[in-house]
Amino acid sequence: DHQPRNLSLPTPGCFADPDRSGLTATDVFDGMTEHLFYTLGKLAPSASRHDLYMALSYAVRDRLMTRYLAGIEAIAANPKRIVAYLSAEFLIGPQLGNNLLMLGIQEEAAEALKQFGINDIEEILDVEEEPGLGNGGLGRLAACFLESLATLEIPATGYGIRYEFGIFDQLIRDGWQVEITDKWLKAGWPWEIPHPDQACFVGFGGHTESYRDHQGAYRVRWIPAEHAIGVPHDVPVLGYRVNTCDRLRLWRADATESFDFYAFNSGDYYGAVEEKVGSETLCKVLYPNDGTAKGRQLRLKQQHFFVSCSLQDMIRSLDARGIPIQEFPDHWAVQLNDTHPSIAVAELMRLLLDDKHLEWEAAWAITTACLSYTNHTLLPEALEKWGLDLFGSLLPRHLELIFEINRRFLQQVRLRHPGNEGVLRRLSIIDETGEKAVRMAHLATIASHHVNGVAALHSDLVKQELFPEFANHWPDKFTNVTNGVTPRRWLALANPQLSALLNETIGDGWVRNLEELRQLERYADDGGFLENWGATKLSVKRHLTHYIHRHTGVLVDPASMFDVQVKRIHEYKRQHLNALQVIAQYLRIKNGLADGQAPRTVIFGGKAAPGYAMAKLIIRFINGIADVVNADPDMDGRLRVIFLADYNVKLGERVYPSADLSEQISTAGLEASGTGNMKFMMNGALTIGTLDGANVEIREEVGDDNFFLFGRTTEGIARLREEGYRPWDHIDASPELRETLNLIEYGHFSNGDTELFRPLLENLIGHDPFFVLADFKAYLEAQEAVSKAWNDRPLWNRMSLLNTARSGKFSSDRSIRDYAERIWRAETFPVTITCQIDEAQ
Ligand code: B1N
Repeated sequence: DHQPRNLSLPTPGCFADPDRSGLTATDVFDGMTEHLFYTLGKLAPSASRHDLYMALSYAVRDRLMTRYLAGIEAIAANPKRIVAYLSAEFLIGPQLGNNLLMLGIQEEAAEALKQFGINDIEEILDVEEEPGLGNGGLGRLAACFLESLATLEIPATGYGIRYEFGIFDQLIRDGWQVEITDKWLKAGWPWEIPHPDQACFVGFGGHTESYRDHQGAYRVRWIPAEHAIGVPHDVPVLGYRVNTCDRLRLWRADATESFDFYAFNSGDYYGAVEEKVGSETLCKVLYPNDGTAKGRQLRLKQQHFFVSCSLQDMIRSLDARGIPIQEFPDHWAVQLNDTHPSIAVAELMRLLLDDKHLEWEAAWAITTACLSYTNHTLLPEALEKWGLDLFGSLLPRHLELIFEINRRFLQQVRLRHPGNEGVLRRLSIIDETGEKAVRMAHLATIASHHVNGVAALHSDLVKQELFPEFANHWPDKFTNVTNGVTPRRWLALANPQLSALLNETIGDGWVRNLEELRQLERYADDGGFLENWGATKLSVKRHLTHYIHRHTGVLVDPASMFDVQVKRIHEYKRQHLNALQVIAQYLRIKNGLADGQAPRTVIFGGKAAPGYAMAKLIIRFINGIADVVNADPDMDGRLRVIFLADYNVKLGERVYPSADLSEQISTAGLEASGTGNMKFMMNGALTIGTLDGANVEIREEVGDDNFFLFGRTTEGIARLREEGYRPWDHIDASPELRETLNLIEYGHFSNGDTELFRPLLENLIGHDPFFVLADFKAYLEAQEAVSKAWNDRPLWNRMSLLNTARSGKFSSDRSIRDYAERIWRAETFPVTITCQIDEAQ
């Protein structure tokens, strides 16, 4: 019987309280006991922490199923536009704690655990292995967006790849980064629901053929040389205390046949198994490069694999409901998270032309009505390009389609700019300078109804610098949607102490409507409240202090200023500028020139791409400085340097709440947005930063007086570049900078080894591509202003409070509303769930 069923599913204690899941601590305990016994095969007395984690997770997962299924059935019964967020990365972080928060059963779970002898729920939450299915900001943004979509009750599916190994785990050995395979699935991961019945086929390689169909129309078909099967694994994405449960649908690649039976029969056993291994490498590992496009064939294969599965899945959902394919854009708004899924342009065209037999114009109308593209970077090395040979051998049909899309587009351009070969060359999808290549950003831009940048400054630069001629051609296509982060994970979950203070003071409405934090401003001049604010911050910092001690052996003073820079290690982010500043502070203390210098704990964290030698050397450099500073008695109570290994979502949840100062010091014009900057601000950290990315808007919101600005602007950097930048001018002009560089050169931070940091010094003194030395002096001055503010604690607390109070704009709810209204035209769709208890009444 396939009729839609009444959704009064027999969930224990179902929804007696609509704001929560209706679970009592006893329900949670019973659920855990059942799963320990039946799912895990354990008796309570012998259960390990991991067993308890699994049992609690399964018990919670059971309670998601009603919502998960209700959403799917509701959409089937009453079609609404669904957002399909296509992303090669989703950095979702630990799930258990978040789902407890979303359901409102944190206390019940903690109570239940006590009956298993666990008095601190953190002990169990800590066991969870986080899925590191992303590199950094871009992947984490996708996760925040899915959560906001669910909380705003907008139907959505995130589509991505179920990498078997996510971003590597980072160890620090002798100061160097060491990469370890991330085996996140090894102990079992309870948050996914595989759906092998919904598997899809994806082709690779081969050739194309033309033929005439029954009506005599000219058609093309692609005969791939090999296939993979995509099996969807759904991760439920709960909204905050609503019935909506969106989903993250991750594709895992399987071989088409476990054995090639012909080869098996002919005795080539190993050859037959090799084929299987081949397609299972597809989803093995995430490419660990944040912000570089140095792709290999496997990366393009991964991209095509998940995009093809996802588009087939969307079309199938229409077919299943008898909806004509022409209506695809009414049912799906497809967002491309950077160009990583931009093969979708050609793949959707292929599916519509070759499978659905639409004509070109109809297919193109559908494609351009549903696709939109977000650009996340201007860095030339991050703009994806694929050589024609590689592309054509892997996706021959797609290359034909791209040529035809390009031909038609360039015809239009020619009409507007007759005889202007330069414009044609710059707008063409095919880059003909050097080895011919497909420019994926051009493909995505041409086929999308909207192209957005991720912060106001960045979106302006996309128009002015990256795509001036496209912007001129389509002025209304280009727009801005400033990034945001979810206040549920990054404030309510990560910072329970500050959240409690907020709830007491202004109520808990801020969790869904972050603008309500403005009400805090009323307390900005309330001395007693400010003291309380500072005391709360201090008590939060004690947790990180313990973590630092456990993991590095260094005792830091929680009363010192926690000055934090956590993000991927990249020269444009300028962790080395921060490191130079630390050396300058060290020298001032050594030279007795540090009067009024605030005691600081400077904390770094972040991974370097394994092939990025300079980034790895910067990690070594920071650790070299830490060794010297932390061992020097003159630094006691004044300066500590910490490098936290393996920075990830979980560690972020510890770090942001504890930070006093947020370091956002990228070279102006190069950080598209940044999102860590927003997490710090929400948690009451002050920012020292350049006019870059979303820093510009953070400063606008919080006010100039509550932000430590320094450094050259985007235009200033451009001017310096044009004039011919000479790093030496800055060394000549600053004895302090010279002394700082000399100390490094003489091996002070490398046990006398004068070779170790030579490449770093040569880089800075030689050409300094990220203008570190040009901004050094201004940075030091801004740091002095920071010290001064810190020493006036009521002032600092006031600024801290105002940062939290004015962070409302940076909720991802605001970003999602913006996308939904202006780009996706997607509406809220509350799901009602009938309860047995309600019915009984
Ligand atoms: O995307 C974030 C922004 O907040 C950051 O400023 C931006 O740097 C980041 C290739 C990227 N841009 N490009 C990438 C990631 C992986 C990869 O393979 C590029 N990441 C960003 C969110 O908008």
